[in-house]
Amino acid sequence: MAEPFRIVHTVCSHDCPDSCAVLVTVNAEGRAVKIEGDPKQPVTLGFLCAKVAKYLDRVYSPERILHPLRRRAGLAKGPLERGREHEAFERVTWDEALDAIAKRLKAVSDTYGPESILPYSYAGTIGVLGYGSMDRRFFARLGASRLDRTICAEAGGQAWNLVYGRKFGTPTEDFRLAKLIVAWGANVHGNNVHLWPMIEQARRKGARLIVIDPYRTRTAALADWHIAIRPGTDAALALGMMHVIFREGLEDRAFIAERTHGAERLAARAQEYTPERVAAWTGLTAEEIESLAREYATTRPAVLRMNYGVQRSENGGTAARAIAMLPAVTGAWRHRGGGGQLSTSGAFAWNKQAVERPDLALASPLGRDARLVNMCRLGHALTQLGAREQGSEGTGIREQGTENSTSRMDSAEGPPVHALFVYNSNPGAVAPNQNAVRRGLARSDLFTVVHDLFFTDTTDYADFILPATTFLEHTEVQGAYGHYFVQLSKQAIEPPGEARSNVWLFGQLAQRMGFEEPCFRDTPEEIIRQALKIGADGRSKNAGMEHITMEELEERGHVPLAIHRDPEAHPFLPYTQGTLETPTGKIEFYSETLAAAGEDGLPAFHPPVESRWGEGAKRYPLELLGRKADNYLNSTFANLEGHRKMEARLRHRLEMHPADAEARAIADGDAVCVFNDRGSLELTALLNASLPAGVVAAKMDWAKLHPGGINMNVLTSERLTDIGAGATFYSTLVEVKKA
Ligand SMILES: Nc1nc2c(c(=O)[nH]1)N[C@H]1C(S)=C(S)[C@@H](COP(=O)(O)OP(=O)(O)OC[C@H]3O[C@@H](n4cnc5c(=O)[nH]c(N)nc54)[C@H](O)[C@@H]3O)O[C@H]1N2
Ligand SMILES: Nc1nc2c(c(=O)[nH]1)N[C@H]1C(S)=C(S)[C@@H](COP(=O)(O)OP(=O)(O)OC[C@H]3O[C@@H](n4cnc5c(=O)[nH]c(N)nc54)[C@H](O)[C@@H]3O)O[C@H]1N2
Ligand code: SF4
Ligand SMILES: [Mo]
Repeated sequence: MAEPFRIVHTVCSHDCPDSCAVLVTVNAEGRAVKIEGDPKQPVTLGFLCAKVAKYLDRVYSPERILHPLRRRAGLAKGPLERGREHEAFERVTWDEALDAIAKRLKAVSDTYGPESILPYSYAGTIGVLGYGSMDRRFFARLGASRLDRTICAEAGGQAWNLVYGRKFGTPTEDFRLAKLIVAWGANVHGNNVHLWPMIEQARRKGARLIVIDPYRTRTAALADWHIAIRPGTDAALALGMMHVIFREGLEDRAFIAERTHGAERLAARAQEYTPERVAAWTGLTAEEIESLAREYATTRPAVLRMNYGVQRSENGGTAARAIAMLPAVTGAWRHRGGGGQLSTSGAFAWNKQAVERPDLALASPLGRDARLVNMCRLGHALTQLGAREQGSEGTGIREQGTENSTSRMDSAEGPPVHALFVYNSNPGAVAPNQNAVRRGLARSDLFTVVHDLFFTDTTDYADFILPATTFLEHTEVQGAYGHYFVQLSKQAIEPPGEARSNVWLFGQLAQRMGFEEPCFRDTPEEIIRQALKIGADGRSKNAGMEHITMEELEERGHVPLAIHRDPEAHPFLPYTQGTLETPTGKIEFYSETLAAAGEDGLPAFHPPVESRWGEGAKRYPLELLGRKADNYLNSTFANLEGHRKMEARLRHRLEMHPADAEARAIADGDAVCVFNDRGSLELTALLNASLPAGVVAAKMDWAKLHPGGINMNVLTSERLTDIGAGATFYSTLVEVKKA
């Protein structure tokens, strides 16, 4: 007889730094009946966030897509009424769908060249296999355009790497030991929930929490000090802090001499950033800047949690770079519990070459690496690429081999996009300049395939919709960007209906295309072993994973990286030893990489074009923060009623400072129209005196759940960040009027 219940170790694969270890209880009928955090995982600590605690609502939602679907002949693409989307599609078998898709991709490739096919994916799952494995192999072998996946972390990531060479950070558990925690553009309580208990423990022992965020998040409301900085001015604040630190001799001279490069030049640059000048940009007082600098430089250990909020403005790369330098100026890295964390992802040395097989491009009809198309410029890619270029906006295409350099746009080359393959993403909701994205998606000559679990803003434009799996329904291996554990996620339940994983889908499509390389037949278990580079002795051959075996992963579910194996005896103090992977081998205050590219080697503050200092502010004087919802994950979960209820207070609201509202004769609860040259959106005004004057805020929802079928991304632009060619969601100017 079958056991009545079994408990399966899985890993939450949503795009969140915490990568929780999740225990799923499955009953004798094979149904998941309970989901909980693994108490043995040192960061998960036995609890899940409010979103995923209710995960079985998503897994067993009656709205799951269960079968492949094909758009009914002759129907135009565009927003469909929620709940009736299926009427536009007819059910087909997997064989029919795969054959038809393969045939069409072949035809597009033969007619326009393979680069006219564009994959579009991001982080619907961050598991190693689901995020990028068989799909990467498939598109490389096909010769399809390569997608430059810049929408989230490139600006900050590349900025961090310019300073430190690799993304390490203070171990999450060590935040407990800090005496000062600065959450800089980081909504810990909403987006990084498992860091919160560490901060609470530190505070019980007397630590202070400072939050630097224009918006009064729950994290900010719970802080000892909330610094409501003006959006996009963080580089000025960081330089202003350095000004005070160097002026008052609070820097760590020994650490600077031993470990860093360019300190004198940095100090000279910081001299220009007097507290008075910085106050005028940031909206703080000179005294506040001085006391922040002193408290930061004289408290030990002091740790910065910089998250990705800072880098979503035009100068976000430079801002992240300047902030990243602070713990090197004060030597905070030397103290356990001090330092900083943007992302821990650099510690996971997966064998990407084997997993993604970029070399297969040589076997494609192109015979070389395909062009790169920046995902932040999907609207442009679908409406203008291959047409004659106009204007000076750049093209969203970077030449091969420049992935890790700073952002440089090259001229458009190659064909227009004729086929779009979307998975792990909902660009109809999350991509900037949504009106352009929608015009592109609506093109009748564009062939669009979407692999997802639900009807979304993007499936409304699909020719084929294919049903995808949740993390309970497939096997995975995963790292994290907020801790140092490798984790194995086992399949807990059978997929509902005919839902299939990303790995399965692209393996099948490869067969249909006639790709004969054996790697297209790899099973998930084989790809996991390749990712870990398991050798003949059963151990991983990846740097920092040499102690990891499949057996231990199977048994415990999570295994720490070498740097984090014995934190009490050997605490990990990033960047305090050895040669770093920067050109000078040191922490670079002065970036030799930027200097070699003819750019300023030092950080400087330049106000964003779309800010109160820009030309556009004459017509659109308000700065919009188009933020994430605490109870969704980007656009994920927005379809579930329970999650929407938790968001009720702020759904479809435009938060405004009372002075800005009064100047426009707007009262709390009024219907308002938010607009700029790119689009306009109707919301309801909610007065909020904690916002800096001149700043308005709204939260992201599915477009199709908004009146008008659009969301705030009709207002955001395709302009790219200074470093990393990332998205600039938080540099958006608007005007507001009563509707
Ligand atoms: N609940 C929940 N959790 C999530 C997500 C979600 O949607 N919901 N999304 C996940 C994803 S994809 C990511 S990338 C991470 C992101 O996690 P965070 O980096 O925390 O992301 P954001 O919410 O984009 O930005 C953080 C804060 O930065 C503030 N901010 C905006 N502009 C500025 C500025 O110019 N300066 C400063 N100092 N602050 C600014 C915003 O008001 C916001 O409160 O969270 C992940 N976790
Ligand atoms: N205005 C504004 N826009 C933003 C942001 C913001 O803060 N403000 N944040 C930006 C950021 S940081 C990010 S990371 C992006 C996020 O953009 P996306 O990565 O597109 O994130 P989601 O909206 O969560 O959409 C993920 C989709 O993948 C699907 N999915 C989940 N698992 C799987 C799977 O295993 N297989 C397949 N095929 N599909 C799966 C989900 O159902 C969901 O529809 O949004 C960006 N857009
Ligand atoms: S979304 Fe983040 S906090 Fe929530 S369960 Fe997943 S990894 Fe944990
Ligand atoms: Mo993100």
